[in-house]
Amino acid sequence: MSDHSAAIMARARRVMPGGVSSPVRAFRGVGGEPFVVARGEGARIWDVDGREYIDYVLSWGPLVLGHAPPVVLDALAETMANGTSFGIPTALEAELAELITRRMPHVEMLRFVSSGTEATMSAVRLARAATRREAILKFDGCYHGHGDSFLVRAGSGIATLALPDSPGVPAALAALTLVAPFNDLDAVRAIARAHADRLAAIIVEPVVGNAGFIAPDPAFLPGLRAVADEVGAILIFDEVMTGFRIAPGGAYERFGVRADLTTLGKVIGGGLPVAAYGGRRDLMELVAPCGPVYQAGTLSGNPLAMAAGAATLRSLTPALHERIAERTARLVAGLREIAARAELPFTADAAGTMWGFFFRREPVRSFADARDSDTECFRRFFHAALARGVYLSPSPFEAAFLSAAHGDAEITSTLERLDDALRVARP
Ligand code: KE4
Repeated sequence: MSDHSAAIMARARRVMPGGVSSPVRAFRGVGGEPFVVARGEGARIWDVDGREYIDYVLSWGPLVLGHAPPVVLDALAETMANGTSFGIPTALEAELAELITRRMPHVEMLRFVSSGTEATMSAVRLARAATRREAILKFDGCYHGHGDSFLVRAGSGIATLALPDSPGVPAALAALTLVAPFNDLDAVRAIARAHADRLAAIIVEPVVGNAGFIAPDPAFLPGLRAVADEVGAILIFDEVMTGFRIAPGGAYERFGVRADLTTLGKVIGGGLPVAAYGGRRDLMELVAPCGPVYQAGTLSGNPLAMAAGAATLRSLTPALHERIAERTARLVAGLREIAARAELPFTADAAGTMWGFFFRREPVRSFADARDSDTECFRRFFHAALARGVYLSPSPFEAAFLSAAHGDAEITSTLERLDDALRVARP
């Protein structure tokens, strides 16, 4: 770690747990100390000692246009000249909501919140109210934010830190969260049928990004739809990460499966705090002030965040999405080639503009498979890549991303640098 980073982290640790505002940033999943970032531009970031990295984390997904895109900065400058927050309706909220619902027609109506955690918490509350049931079914290794009901066998930072689940979650509440392995429809059917009269919702990342990258088997998502219909549960696609990344219209466009509720975040804020939950109109009209399901937020629909999100989505045309997705596929194909040359057990996959890899020969279809990968080799590879100016997600249980700013030159240079890093990482 650089000298300035060390000094800043020493100060930060005295006043913030781990010196970070979110656990995954602390590098506990890969060891060592995090660097402190000074600025970002396009596909690159620079630390406080001026070291440059090609960034594949992109703030954990939001920055689909890259760092500090002029179109977003211009929208922010124009908007902030009129003020930064009102707590009063603005046209910007309707504008972003229309941009989203036009691209995701299954999201007939939505409510903005300020984090993915708020979005998923609210979607589950709505599902429990609509069904008058209390249990939910989630999947091992999936992460839906830090709401109490979700901190049961969760992915992302919970998996990275190998936490057993989080203390502080009431046992009575945790007992309402049922868990099945991802891609295991038999287990889903058995659990759903055994709890048919109490199951309010099935919530899933349609492509998992929080156990590392895990794609659904072709029959899995259609199977979840059928099971939810059979037992009368609400199907929630948590697209906080996959939204506007796995396809321009999200999971419905990619897989043809229509969720009852969808949660979004990250890309729809373009780097500012925006998330949303939405879906069937009959469900969303249960939300206050239309209906009795209460949810609120001081900075929900914040004009600066709305402007950044709208500028991002307006720029993210289907053609641009396709170009980024093609480069993502090229990066993953190149990684497979160099890992094969290095004779390393390696599997990699992508969906649109999100991707991931594991040091494991067999495909990864579940969190159990992900945990079976060589995480020590991942750690060596992460640090060898970082030393060569490539910043990958600092955990084997996270996905990675691409942006419009990652051109052919960045992909070529990344593959050259990672070819060398893989040789160093070999056991
Ligand atoms: P936030 O509350 O962090 O905005 O969103 C929670 C969330 C919900 N659903 C999915 C599918 C998510 O991926 C997330 C957040 N993702 C993590 C990265 N895996 C955010 C990074 C962090 O925790 O610092």
